[in-house]
Amino acid sequence: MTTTVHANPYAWPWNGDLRPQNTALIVIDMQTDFCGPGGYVDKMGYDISLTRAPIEPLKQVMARMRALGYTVMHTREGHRPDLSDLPANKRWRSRQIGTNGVGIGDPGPCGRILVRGEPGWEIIPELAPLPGEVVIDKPGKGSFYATDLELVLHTRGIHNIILAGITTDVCVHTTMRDANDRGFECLLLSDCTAATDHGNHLAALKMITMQGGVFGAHASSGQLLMALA
Ligand code: C5J
Repeated sequence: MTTTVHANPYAWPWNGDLRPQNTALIVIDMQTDFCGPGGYVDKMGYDISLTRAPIEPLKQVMARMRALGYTVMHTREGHRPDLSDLPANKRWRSRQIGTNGVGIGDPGPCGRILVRGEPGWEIIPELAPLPGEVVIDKPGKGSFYATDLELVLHTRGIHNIILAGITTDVCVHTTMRDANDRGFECLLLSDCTAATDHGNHLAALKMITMQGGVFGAHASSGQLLMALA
């Protein structure tokens, strides 16, 4: 028997082999700094109602996938407290025009921005990892760079990755592209991801559909839940 999600631009996964044993949900960077009041995105002046929009659909997807025994994993973007893993150009750019001068590593209402151990770096309580769920700490935008994500996925026998979280055009896309290059079959959940600019979110979705699904496919959470029913 095959199971597929009615996705765009093809029924996902390509081979119809969608099972808890070979599929993981990766929830990317649902941290206060990206979607909470007083966090990094808020202090930069972006509208956090955009980056908070995935919370409710994600709660439903996480509950269903957990109940069915799928692997649920989480990532957090952040740097060591001494900032020894924060490239100087990343810090410099984070303080430029368009950011309100609020830089990574600087103090803010939620502690030092994107620094491990600070309140703003924590995953929001609504989507907190359950005990035993893997949490990947990453210093970059992609979830594979300088992490053991690939080793963990291979060890668990995961071939299919369902991507959710924020932001669609940065950390989620980078992770999807890297996963695709590593041979993973990727599905991005369109309403469980968001960007700081809605046009960028839509553009990121469109990019996925080119060339027959150049990095994989995208579908709504409803389409996934229907396939899992
Ligand atoms: C960004 C992310 N946008 N999680 N991080 O800096 O997408």
